[in-house]
Amino acid sequence: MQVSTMCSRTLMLLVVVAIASVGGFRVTTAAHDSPEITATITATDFAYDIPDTVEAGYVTFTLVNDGAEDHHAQILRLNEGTDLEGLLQAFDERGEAAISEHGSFVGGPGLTSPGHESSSIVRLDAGSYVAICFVPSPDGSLHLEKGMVREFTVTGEVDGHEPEADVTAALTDFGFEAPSEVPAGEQTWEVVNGGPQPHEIQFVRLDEGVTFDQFLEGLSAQAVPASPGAGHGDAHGGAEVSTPLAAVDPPFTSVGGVQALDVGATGWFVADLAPGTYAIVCYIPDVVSGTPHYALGMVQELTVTG
Ligand SMILES: [Cu+2]
Repeated sequence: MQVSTMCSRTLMLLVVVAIASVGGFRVTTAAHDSPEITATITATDFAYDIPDTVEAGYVTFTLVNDGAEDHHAQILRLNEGTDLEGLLQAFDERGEAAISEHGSFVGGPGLTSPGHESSSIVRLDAGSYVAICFVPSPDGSLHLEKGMVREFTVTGEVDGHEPEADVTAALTDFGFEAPSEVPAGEQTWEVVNGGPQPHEIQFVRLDEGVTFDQFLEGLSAQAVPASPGAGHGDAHGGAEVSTPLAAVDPPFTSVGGVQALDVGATGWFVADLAPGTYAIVCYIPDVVSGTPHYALGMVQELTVTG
């Protein structure tokens, strides 16, 4: 697995604020030294609409879920000499484990409920990439198996600095180093995977009146009954299948996050959180036992104050 090396943070941020007077109204625009690159990914059941080419840099992906099931967009940087066809062939032959051998997990917009959208910033260097949806349908098959994978190309050179973070969080085996309370509104979370396994951070807003403990009960009720050391494949009948979220009771809304990051990689969640009770969760299965990381401690309450 390829480890991304991140440039040290550029502390000098030149902000030029231009104030112009237009027709009696004051219009304020801010510009800084790095171009803002955005790309929209529209998810349906079961396909992505995504630009064929994206400029290198710190790219803000907005995932718009126009489908009836939860979706995410895992961004995978393909290894040199690998293409989508080769990746799918390896997946057909050896399942999910083959995917990480063909590329690097660099993040991407997290789980997003139908009718919602979420944004995540990914550092993209020039190369070939794919967006993949690993979410399982109620029939047990992954969206990837229903065709939800799309290749795109990144061209040019990274120009600019890392996004400015309002909140920082670290992912570890197995837990989050993250605040337990944040104010409502727009904020950028910088998320670093300290490893040694790939991890993600998913933000879940609990419905009014639902407690974090009830959410945990719902999670454990449908957690895979795997014991540590059960051996790869035993817990899932050979497939590394993510948890079917739709089955979790009580109800909640998936509002995004940062998809799987390889060890040492950084991703950014562009949050716009309404006040309420949230959970942050990692659903990725343990590489040995198949036990979801949340069952090993990667789930935490987050209060968003109004
Ligand atoms: Cu994890």
